[in-house]
Amino acid sequence: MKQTKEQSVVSQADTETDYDAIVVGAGFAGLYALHSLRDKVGLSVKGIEKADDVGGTWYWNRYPGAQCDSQSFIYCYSFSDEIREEWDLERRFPKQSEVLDNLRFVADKLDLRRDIQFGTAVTAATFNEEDGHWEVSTDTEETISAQFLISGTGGLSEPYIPDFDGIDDFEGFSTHSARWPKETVEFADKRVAVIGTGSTGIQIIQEVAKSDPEQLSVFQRTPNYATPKRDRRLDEMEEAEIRANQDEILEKAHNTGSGYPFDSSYETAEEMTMEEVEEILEPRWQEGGFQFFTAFDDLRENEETAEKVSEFVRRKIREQVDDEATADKLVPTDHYIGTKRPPQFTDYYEQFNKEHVSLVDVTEKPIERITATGIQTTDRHHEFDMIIYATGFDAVTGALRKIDIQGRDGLTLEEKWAGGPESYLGLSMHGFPNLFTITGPQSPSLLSNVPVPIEHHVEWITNAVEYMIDEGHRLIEPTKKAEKAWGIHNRKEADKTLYKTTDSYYLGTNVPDKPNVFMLYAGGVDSYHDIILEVAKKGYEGFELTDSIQNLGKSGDTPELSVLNETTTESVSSDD
Ligand code: NA7
Repeated sequence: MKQTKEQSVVSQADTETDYDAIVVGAGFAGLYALHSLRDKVGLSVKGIEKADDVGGTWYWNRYPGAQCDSQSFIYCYSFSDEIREEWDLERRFPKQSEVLDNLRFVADKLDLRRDIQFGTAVTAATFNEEDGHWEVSTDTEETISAQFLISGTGGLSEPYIPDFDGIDDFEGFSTHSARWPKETVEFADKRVAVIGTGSTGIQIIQEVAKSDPEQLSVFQRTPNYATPKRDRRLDEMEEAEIRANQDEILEKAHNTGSGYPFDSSYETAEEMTMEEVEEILEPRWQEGGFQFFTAFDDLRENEETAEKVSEFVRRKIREQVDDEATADKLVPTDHYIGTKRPPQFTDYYEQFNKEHVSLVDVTEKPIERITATGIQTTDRHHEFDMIIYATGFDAVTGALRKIDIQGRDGLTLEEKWAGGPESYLGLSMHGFPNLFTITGPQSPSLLSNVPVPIEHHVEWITNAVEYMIDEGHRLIEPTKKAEKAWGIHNRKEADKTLYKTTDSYYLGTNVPDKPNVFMLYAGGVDSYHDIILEVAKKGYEGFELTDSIQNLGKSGDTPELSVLNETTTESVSSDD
């Protein structure tokens, strides 16, 4: 339905748009944004979702064994007590179906579906410079306009499959893990290949290995440091205890660097002997979950600590694998633990002790091509009935770059991000007025328990929109200078860490021809949240707010950014 100036609560609108806001995606981010902007601010909001249901990443990643690596009581919305209280927690770590059901429950509870157009992919978004609004095109041949465009497209939603020769020749069953069919897939008596040993590959491998395949071959390029999950059903007592403390737990999670409610126990392992380190890590290994990573405060920054923790996990891997040659291949030696997203396992390593499970090291024997009946490596042909590509994602920027986004002055996102993502606060971009990116590049996002920064972003965007309405502004856009300062601050935070010492999707190295820059904010969820709140408190420092498109980009020199540290601001000035 067309919103007129009178109908719209965005009172400064001087043109007709179909909606006040369009929200792309109906996962954790999109659902909350739709609810918040519609029910809190009173905007007319249209959600657009490619899938035929809500859920986002939890809709698509329905592969066998798919499970969350965050505990159920923190992998959830915190904004509604009612939603939390009405939802039963089944397991310590929710399976994919449990997270998906929770999001379906939320969508129903908040009556969100009526404003979401499912089965529709956004293909392009163009900023109409004359009227100062966004025009969004879809694969259903529609064009919908709105004053605000909010992306909730997620950091892991654009699957990546290597461009293997002959990939379409394979005559058996093949799929990427994030495009798993809804029908049950049987593995019994099948010869199955899994390519990739990241978090997804590990979950699939341990599931397929137990499903009586004739043979399971794991194609591994880089071994990972997987740590135990130790999932279990929650009994009534445990659930009651969690319930009694959940507010506090969530409050804590929202105020740590990781978005998890865990404190580090020791500053560093630098001066410790390996025996001392083992004593500290062993109970955490037994406990399971990401608490393991909080033993030492400087794990992400100090090579000595990182090496000791890595060595502990290497030993643990060896203990689980009978065959020494296979263990050698499964033990990572080329990077430190935690420098890429650490996977969790249930019984991954012990699967390699089974007769029917084998490991193919593709660094020794690379994949040459996919054939009609299997995989040709440099040394031989492997026959398969099924090939599963657990080869990851064009992470962080992939989903947004897939949309043909054009901002002011004909600038496209593709051009803007040609050398890697640029943003202000990971939330907005110079040249792209009124576009907000929930957990966008250069925000903490995938470095954390993602529902936490999602809530921070949605609430920040909601407040910004309310502020604009109250102050009579129609457009918001960060200045070039603010964006540059944020880029420098981001690099400085990343440079303090070990993240850049290894290839990972954080750096875009997993996708050929992608710019290799660290794409996430490494300074921590808590510090990041303080910064964005401070920006808002200071009247949206670093942003231009105006009621007229003609005024955008013309405000000349903008004041120094007091919210970022001195050094960052100084280097921006001198770079200019
Ligand atoms: P990841 O963590 O990016 O893992 C992808 C895996 O696929 C990884 O082992 C890659 O090896 C492997 N890969 C990619 N390309 C190839 C080729 N060409 N040949 C062989 N192996 C290849 O993605 P996941 O889906 O496992 O996890 C993504 C997120 O989902 C995770 O972080 C959680 O948040 C849930 P590589 O390490 O690049 O050598």
